[in-house]
Amino acid sequence: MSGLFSSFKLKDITLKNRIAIPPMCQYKAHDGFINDWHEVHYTSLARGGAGLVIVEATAVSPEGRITPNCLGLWNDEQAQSMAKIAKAIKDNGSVAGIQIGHAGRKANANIPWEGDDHIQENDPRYWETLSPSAVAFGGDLPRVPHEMSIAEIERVRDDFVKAAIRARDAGFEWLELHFAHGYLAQSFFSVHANQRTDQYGGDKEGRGRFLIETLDAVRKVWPEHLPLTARFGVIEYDGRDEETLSDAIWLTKQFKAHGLDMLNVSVGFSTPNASVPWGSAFLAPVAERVRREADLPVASSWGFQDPVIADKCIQDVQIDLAMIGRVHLANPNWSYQAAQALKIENPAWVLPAPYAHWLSRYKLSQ
Ligand code: 8OZ
Repeated sequence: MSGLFSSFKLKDITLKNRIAIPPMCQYKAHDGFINDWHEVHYTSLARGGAGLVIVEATAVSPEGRITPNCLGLWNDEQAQSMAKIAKAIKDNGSVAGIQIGHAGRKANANIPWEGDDHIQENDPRYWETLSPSAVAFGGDLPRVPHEMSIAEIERVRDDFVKAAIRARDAGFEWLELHFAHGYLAQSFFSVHANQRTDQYGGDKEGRGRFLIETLDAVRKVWPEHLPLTARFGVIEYDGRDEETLSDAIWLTKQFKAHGLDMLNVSVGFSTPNASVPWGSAFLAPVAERVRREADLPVASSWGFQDPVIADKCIQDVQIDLAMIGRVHLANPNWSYQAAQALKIENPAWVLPAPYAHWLSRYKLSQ
């Protein structure tokens, strides 16, 4: 029986359990560089026992950052310092993953606790945003983006490739392309954002073209023996879900044919006018459908905080990996407590040796 604490193998990488920490933006970087914050944050997450830790959305170009305080991999110096994070994650017993992306029309925003809205044009931190079409996201992000030319589309695709090479050389062993959450790639796929009439718009094939071309280009440089995955919003909760989901499953089948190893199933977040049915593990049945119809391993996130429910989603083969993020911010050692709750024999084995030693040596309950 395979539950949350069974191992999981994808390509040549074996995760010690099915708990994965999804990318969670910290908004603490300057000029795209990591600093002490990131070193402590990722070290503590890796020490907590999750099988996989994925570094937050890391921009492939300066204008691809969500905020001025997001991480980047658009130069070699950033890659050199990022190597410390990959090493820290590995040294502390987890597999080191990273997500690379471009924020598209949602870029150049203020960090969430300073407004979450677009930066004003007269601010020195202002830059122009890019999107498939000159259509604003709306809501708190009303700025009309610049419609990308073909040359700009090709340049951003190449930026993904260069960032993937840097991630590989920095020592990461799991790469996630950010094709979700209303950012650039999701915007190409989304009818809310893409009104192009050329080969990058129109039907699902046209709207999927940028994603497939980016995947193809990255696959050529990302080692064949390492997992290449994407986080992709397959549903918007905007009233046209069946159509979006069936187009997304079609595209996921193409992803598989073009060498993607796993899909991290998420929500599109392409429109502020969505009614997301937040709740415990609410996305797991959607992920299960993608898994079954596209015949590809899936991870899924959102609303995992009860280990019994996460364990059941894996046992019932709805998902292959549980992306469990926010509860780890409250308790980086959530995996240990989950192992206790699931009555795993010697639960401390999920932790590095010094922690496991003390937690298993004497009975805590006396
Ligand atoms: C969830 C919803 C919208 C955006 C990311 C900051 O994907 C996000 C995000 C997460 O990087």
